[in-house]
Amino acid sequence: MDKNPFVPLRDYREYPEAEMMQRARQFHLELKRRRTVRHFSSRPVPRAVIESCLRTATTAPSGANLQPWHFVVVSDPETKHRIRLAAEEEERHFYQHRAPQEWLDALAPLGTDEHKPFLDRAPYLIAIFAQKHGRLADGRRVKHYYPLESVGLATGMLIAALHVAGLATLTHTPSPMKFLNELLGRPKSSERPFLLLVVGYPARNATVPAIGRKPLDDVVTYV
Ligand code: IYR
Repeated sequence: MDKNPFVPLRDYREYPEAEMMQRARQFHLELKRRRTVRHFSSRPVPRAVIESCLRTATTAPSGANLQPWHFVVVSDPETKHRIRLAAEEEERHFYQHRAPQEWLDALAPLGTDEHKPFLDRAPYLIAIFAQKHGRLADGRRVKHYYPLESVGLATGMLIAALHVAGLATLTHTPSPMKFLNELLGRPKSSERPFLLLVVGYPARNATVPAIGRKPLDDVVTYV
């Protein structure tokens, strides 16, 4: 039997040009409303919504389709608290000693500091891991290709899916993040924490920094 069968491209859809333009505009309008949020409500979020967004994330392209990701969905208050304590300890060190002035200056408009109450408050923390290699059923190692790029793509799709569902996110990167392997029981030899995504409803009085996006002309060149 053919080991690598091909099937017809059934699910692709083409649209008339006007509709294409309309859909592209609609999607931009939808995604440009997304803001990174740092003030979360503790209101519960249905787990089925998170699961559906994770299904979206796992549709991302990946190196050799090896899907080198693992998502740990944390809602247990004690585990969230342990993550908060570990993250705050590292952030304290970052803000007080490790970060050069140039980095602190770059962060100033965001108003961040070492206090991370959202790690307790938000209903879900999704710890995203990149796998350097996977395992076959018989225990043999399978090397993964472009794991960080692949996980970045999946994470972008996850953030977009959560936003479209009406949830707010914060891409949080305490550094180093190895404590996540320990707290969440993920193998250290093969998996590297990629980021911690904080997910929930924004707090009623949430504010966001008055910052914008670069104009397209600054970031796009046509050749
Ligand atoms: N990890 C720290 C610092 C930080 C770094 C970057 I780059 C940001 O865009 C935001 C924060 C923190 O979470 O506070």
